Amino acid sequence: MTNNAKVNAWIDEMVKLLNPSEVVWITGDEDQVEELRATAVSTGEMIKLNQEKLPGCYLHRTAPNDVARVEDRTFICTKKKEDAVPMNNWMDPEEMYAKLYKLYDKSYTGKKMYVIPYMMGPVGSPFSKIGIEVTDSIYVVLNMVIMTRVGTRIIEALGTDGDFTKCLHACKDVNPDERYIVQFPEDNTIMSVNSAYGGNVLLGKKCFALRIGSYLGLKEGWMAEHMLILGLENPQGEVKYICAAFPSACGKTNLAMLIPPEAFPGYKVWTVGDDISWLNIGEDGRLWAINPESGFFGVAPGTSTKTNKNALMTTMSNTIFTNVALKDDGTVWWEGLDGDVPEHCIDWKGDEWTPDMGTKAAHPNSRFTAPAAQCPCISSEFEAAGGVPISAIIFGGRREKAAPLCYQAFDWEHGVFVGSTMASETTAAAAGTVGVVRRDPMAMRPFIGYNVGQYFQHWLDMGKKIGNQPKIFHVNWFRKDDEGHFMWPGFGDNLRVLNWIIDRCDGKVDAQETAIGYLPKPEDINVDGLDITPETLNELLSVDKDIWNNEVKSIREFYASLDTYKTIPQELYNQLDALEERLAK
Ligand code: GTP
Ligand code: SPV
Ligand code: MN
Repeated sequence: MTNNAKVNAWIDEMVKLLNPSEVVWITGDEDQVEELRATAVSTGEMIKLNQEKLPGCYLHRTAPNDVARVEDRTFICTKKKEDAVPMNNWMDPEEMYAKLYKLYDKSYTGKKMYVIPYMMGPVGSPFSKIGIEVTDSIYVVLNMVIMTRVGTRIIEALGTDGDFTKCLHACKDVNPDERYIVQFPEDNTIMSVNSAYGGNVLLGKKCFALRIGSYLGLKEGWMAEHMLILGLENPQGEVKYICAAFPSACGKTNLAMLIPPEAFPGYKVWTVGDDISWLNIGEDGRLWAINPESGFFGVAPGTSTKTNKNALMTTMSNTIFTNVALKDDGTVWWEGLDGDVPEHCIDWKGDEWTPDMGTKAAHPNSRFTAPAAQCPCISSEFEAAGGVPISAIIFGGRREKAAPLCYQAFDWEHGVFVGSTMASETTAAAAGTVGVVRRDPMAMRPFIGYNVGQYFQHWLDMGKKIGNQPKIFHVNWFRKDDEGHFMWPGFGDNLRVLNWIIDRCDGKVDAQETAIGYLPKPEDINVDGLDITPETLNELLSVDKDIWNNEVKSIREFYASLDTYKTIPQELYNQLDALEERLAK
């Protein structure tokens, strides 16, 4: 299939290890993909949905113990422990290889081995990178076909001598006790075993584009971040680009596809990416972003015409649904979708379901895999080789109280401090308890492929190299009142905040200087047509000193917990001291 000797040697090695009945190279040709879909339907791996209503759409159910990323089973294996800990699990590479090779041994016996050559980033972009994933799962192949650029053209781009990230996946027994998601950054290698779910097995996504990507970025002078990319067009037709980092299931896909409220005629949001950004410094000294993916692996529950019509439209054809509910008419359903709750459906586990049962019909982390090109608001720059120039970087999370609706960092270094101290309530995107506040620096806690202190240092170093730095902001759509209701309407109305952010970048609007940063003056947030009282807006735009004094304490503890190897930059400690002083004034 290729005359790249490195590829052939690795594939030979994989065949010996895995013992498949046959090796199938994924060409990307529609005939081959269609045949794989048919096979998956014949074995029950996928269910063909109502083809009149949802042409080209399928449903897949994973094992009930395999429904999210597994952070406690995810490892970064580097020769030196201090290059991976304290935020990652670590094991000595030799020890881990030995353990994994035993698990993989002959595990493809009687099964086909699919070889997926794929590219992260637009074909022809100098920033794109190539991976090859070996898998025994058709579901993985079909998802990778949507999420990445696959096939013969990638083998051609690799040439006879090109380098690639080695990605090995085996479903094995889907045994959670022997599940491992392992990155070996020094060997440009990823190994995943005993899972068949999303981020654990679509190895181009979190494993490559973030964990390996962030490590490559450190070595090569760029950044891999858990960020959406959007273009905001004003009525004059000018488009400004924004990257935003929110933790998993905290609103990236929604913000990336936002539909402006009526109070903003002539405004439009264009989607470049909904999950991952690769950021490079351009010849003009600005920061430029590409989206390494070609599809959306989005959260289904909560997606409706009211919250995210563009996402819904994107999923009307050629989409794979995972762990959603199946309606009697062969279409799909999830909690929060428009219309009435169905009287009967088959739930995500494959069991009969009626509303009175009190259980969820769709898993809270059920997802759609949809081609980005189908998105009604896909950016004209989606395939741009150089990416798009970034004016603003936004950090944000789910915070019931502490964080105001929006604030701007004083400068890049303060912005890095703000990102490094981000916190958010945990969600169903990862296995474990939901709703507990934890620090999630830059929304990258589960995805930094090396030492977190070095990662902060890399952010500071990059800032010094960027001639024309993006301005850095923090937002919180999830503030709650004492009765537990969201105080801000969110979704499309988040444009009201984006508009202030762009005006700040353009120097068009003033702000109130506070201890934590520049906050919008309430009168500068356009609330036309919104049902929100001035008191609520004031509260959303206020800084509670008691809460923030506690934040300072908690950040100090957090930094201490990360500083086992004295890698947290002094600049960030200085920022923390300065915040404490400003609060004391
Ligand atoms: P990952 O794909 O896991 O990285 O998630 P994401 O960051 O793309 O999150 P997504 O946009 O899918 O949103 C996750 C959940 O948050 C969905 O149920 C949304 O309906 C909800 N959500 C998104 N934006 C808002 C908002 O502005 N306000 C409120 N209240 N909920 C929101
Ligand atoms: C996330 O959890 O941040 C996701 C879904 O985007 S997964 O691909 O499973 O990582
Ligand atoms: Mn994500």
